Amino acid sequence: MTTPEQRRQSAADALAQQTIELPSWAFGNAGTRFKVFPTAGVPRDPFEKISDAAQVHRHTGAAPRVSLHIPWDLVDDFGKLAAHAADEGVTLGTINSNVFQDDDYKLGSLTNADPAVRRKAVQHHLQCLDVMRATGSKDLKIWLPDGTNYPGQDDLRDRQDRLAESLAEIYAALDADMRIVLEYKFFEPYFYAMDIPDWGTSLLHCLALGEQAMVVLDTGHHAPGTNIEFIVAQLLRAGRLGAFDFNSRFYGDDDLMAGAADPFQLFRIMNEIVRGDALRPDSGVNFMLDQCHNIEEKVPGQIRSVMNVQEATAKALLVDREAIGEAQRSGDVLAANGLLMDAYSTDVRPLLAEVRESRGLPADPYRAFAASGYLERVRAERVGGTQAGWGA
Ligand code: RM4
Ligand code: MN
Repeated sequence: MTTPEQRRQSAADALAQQTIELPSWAFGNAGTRFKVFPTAGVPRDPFEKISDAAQVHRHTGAAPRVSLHIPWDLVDDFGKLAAHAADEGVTLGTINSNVFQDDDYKLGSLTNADPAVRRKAVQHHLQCLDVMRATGSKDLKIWLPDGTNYPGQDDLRDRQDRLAESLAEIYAALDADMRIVLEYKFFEPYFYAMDIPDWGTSLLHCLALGEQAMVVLDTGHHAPGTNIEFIVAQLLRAGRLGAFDFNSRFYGDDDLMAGAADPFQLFRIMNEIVRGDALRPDSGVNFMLDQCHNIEEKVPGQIRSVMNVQEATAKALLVDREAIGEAQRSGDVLAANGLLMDAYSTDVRPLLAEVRESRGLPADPYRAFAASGYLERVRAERVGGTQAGWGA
C-alpha cells in the first residue's frame, strides 16, 4: 500500500527528471494556407531560434533539447550552432528531414516511381545524417508526405515496396547509436492514400528495418475519435515507441498547443506512459512538441505547452497503481474508473510549483517569462532581416 504522500513524493521525483524537446519551427512565423500573421521579434535565423528555445528551458527547466528542420535550419557551420546552443544551456536534438517542398516530389519522394527522384530523396536523408554527426543528434525523424490523390493514380503496393527499399538505404547509413524515428499521418498533403497513414504501417516498416527504427506518434495525425492511448500501449508493448510529437487538434492537423484542446486525452496518454514505465529518461521515448503558434506569442506558447504536458504527467503519476490494479482484477468497474478520475481531478499546480522551486526555478514559468522583459528586448533588437517562418 502506498500512501498519498508517498505517491506525491515519487511523482515529484519523476517530474523533476522529465524533459520535453522543442521544435525550432515553433519560434518562427506560422499560419494556415490562408494567412501567416507576422509577429514582432520573431527569429531571423536558426541561432535566434535556439536563443528563444533556451528561454523556455531557462524558465521551465524541462526543455533542454531543440529539434531542427532541414533545410529550414541549414547553417554553414553546425558545430557553431551546437556551440551556440551549449552557450544558451541547451543541446540540439532530433533532425527532421523535409521532402515536401521540392517540385520533384509532386508524385512522391521515397516512394516516387522515378528512381532519380527516389535517389534525390534518399540523398537528402544522408545529408541529414551528416548534420547529425556535426550536431551530436541521435534521431533522424522522417515524416513522409508521400501519397496519392486518386484511386488508380499509382500502384499502392509498388509504392510500399519502393518505400521499403528507400528506407533500407537510409537505415544502412545510420551510425550504431543513431535511430530512424518514423512518423505517420492519415491524411494531407494527399487525400486518397498516404503512404504511411497509420501506426501499423510505420511499425511494419520499422520491424523490417531493424532495432534502430522506431515509430513516432504525432497526436494530431489520427482520425477523429481514435483511441490514441491504445496505440501508445500497443507500441510500448512492442518496444517500438520512439517519440511523440505533441500538439492538439480539433479537426485536422491543427498543431495547436499540447493539452489545449483535450487535456483529458493527454492525461490518458501519459497514463499509459507511466503504466508502461516509459517516463524514465532512458526509456527511449523522446517527448517532443510539434506545434506552430499562429495567433499567440511563440515563446510563451511553448512554455504553456510544456506546462500542460507536465500537468498531464503529474496527474498520471498520481494514479494509485496498486488500488486501480486491484479494482481492475476484481472487476470493479466503477472503482477502477473512479481511481483514474480521482487522479485526473487533482489540482497538480501546487505540486509542480514545489518541484520547480526545489530546483531553483520559478514556480510559474509563464509569469516569470512575461516579467523577464525578453520579448520587449528582442522586439527592439531584431529589426531588419527576414523573419523565419513556415517554409523559410
Ligand atoms: C508534418 C509532421 C512533421 C512536421 C511537419 C512540418 O505534419 O507533423 O512532424 O515536421 O509537419
Ligand atoms: Mn509531427
